[in-house]
Amino acid sequence: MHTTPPQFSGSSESFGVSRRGFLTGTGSILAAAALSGHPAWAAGAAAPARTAIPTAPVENGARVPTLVIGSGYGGSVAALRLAQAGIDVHMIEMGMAWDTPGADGKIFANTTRPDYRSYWLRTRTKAPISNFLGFPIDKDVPKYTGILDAEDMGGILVYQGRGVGGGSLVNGGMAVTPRRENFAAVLPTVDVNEMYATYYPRANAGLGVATIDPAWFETAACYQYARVGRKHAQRSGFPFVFVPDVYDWEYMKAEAAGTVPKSALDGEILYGNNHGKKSLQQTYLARAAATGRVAVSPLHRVTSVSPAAGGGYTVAVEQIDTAGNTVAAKTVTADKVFFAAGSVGTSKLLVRLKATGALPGLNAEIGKGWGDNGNVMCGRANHMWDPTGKVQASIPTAGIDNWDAGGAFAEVAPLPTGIETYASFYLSITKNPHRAEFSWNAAAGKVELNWQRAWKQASIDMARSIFDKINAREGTIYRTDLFGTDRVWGDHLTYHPLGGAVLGKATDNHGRLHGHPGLYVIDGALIPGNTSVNPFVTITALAERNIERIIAADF
Ligand code: FAE
Repeated sequence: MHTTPPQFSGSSESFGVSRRGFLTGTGSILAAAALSGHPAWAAGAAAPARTAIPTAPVENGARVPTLVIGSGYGGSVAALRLAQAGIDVHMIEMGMAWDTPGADGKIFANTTRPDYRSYWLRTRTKAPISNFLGFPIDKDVPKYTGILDAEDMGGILVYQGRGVGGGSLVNGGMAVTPRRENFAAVLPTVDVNEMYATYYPRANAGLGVATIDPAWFETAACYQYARVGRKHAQRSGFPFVFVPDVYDWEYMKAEAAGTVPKSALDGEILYGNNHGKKSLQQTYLARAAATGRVAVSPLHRVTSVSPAAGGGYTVAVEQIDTAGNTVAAKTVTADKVFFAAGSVGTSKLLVRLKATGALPGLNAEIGKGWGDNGNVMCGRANHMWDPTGKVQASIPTAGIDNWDAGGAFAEVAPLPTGIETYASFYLSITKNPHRAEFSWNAAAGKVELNWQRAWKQASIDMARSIFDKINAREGTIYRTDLFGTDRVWGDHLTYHPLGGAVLGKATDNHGRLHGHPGLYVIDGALIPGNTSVNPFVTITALAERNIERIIAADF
């Protein structure tokens, strides 16, 4: 296993789902043992251990020194570093704790068998791939505070993780450090040398990032799809690169050897990984829990933040049940508040609080600079002599880099259906130039986003700079059965919402919101719409940079 993550120009995740040919599940006893971190049967391949943050629903009227809204990457970095500095932290998280197995002995549902745990307050699944072989694959599920939110923002469907750990619960774990020149172009006010000397290494270490053993990659049946992707890319002259991940590669080897319960090799992704993946629960949040200074209120949603009479901020919080009903309304006073509700969550709160006068000092940059990280998906139909494999690891590990020549990096993604599909599947991250803005619709009483689906054409053109060429060289065609009938491009969604409270514009150069001392943004809302690669390492590294300065100067 290689522990020094190299820099790449891009990467990705995986979202394959199918109603057919499902892989078998794992036993509940084994699953529970693996989650405890001590699987006796798997010498050298223990599943990553997790230490739960104490769940302590905040009391009405409480006063806390620091309140963090949301428990994804930005929120977890803030909580850990504040706690290590001796400051007590309370995290408010609208999703569930995800620390208790269901009746099947597993905490998380399988991608191929979505159930009540899979979606945030929906009665029907909304899988990124809506069709397979012409058949719609979505199905009815009970309404529940499940793990994946497919939030309809008008012109775009925004996928987000819900629960203690935020997006780390559902994502592919692709952990990519962008090229220096790309980072410098995205955030020109940040000292690049400092980022690459200190904060990216700190983030990579904290997240447990590593790269697949290249020798194992060459022989593993579960990465045949990636090797086919490489062959096709290289025959068309495109650079092909490995992409680091937070998945425990030794654990995946043990999955392939059949000595531990399967996770990546059972198609788990999107609705949580029961083993193998190091989400924030196993990394930053486990370390935060160990300080004894951090508590979390799951199933609590922040609805308002406003200046308190005696100093600090009054935070209005709704406690909800698993059907999404409000069961209690609480008010908490906090000396300092960190907005870490994700790009969409933080932007929606700040835009509403500014428009309704709760935080009148916020500036005119609030809500601006939002982008989709140029996400677009497609599939290709291979020839019968190019099978991509029945069992595909759900963790992508490589991609095609055409960022310089065509503005796209394409992850070779799995389609873990359990059957041979002869398909190659890709998520491209592209240099889409469009930026949208959140605004308050007073009549409707909600925040809206003015993204337009037509803007994805720029991303499609950039992705085509790769796949038109490969199809021409291989004599293959695009698949048209994955995103509807007769539709090539998955251009209706993003997994990578970024922006809405951009660093150096809505905030100062370290995330302090203008006009209200003691309020901070520390999540993906700070990044103006694109990172050129998958975003969570950059979100983490920027949070590490900002919190260090904030603790030194403001506490
Ligand atoms: P995030 O992780 O979204 O955390 C925000 C948290 O705040 C969530 O837990 C919310 O439930 C909570 N929240 C929101 N509003 C409220 C409120 N009002 N009150 C209380 N709590 C609230 O934010 N990125 C990569 O780099 N590599 C990948 O492989 C990758 N794959 C992905 C796959 C999927 C399916 C998805 C959805 C995303 C993927 N991403 C990936 C994106 C990545 O997970 C995302 O950029 C980060 O999670 C964003 O981190 P933040 O800290 O900004």
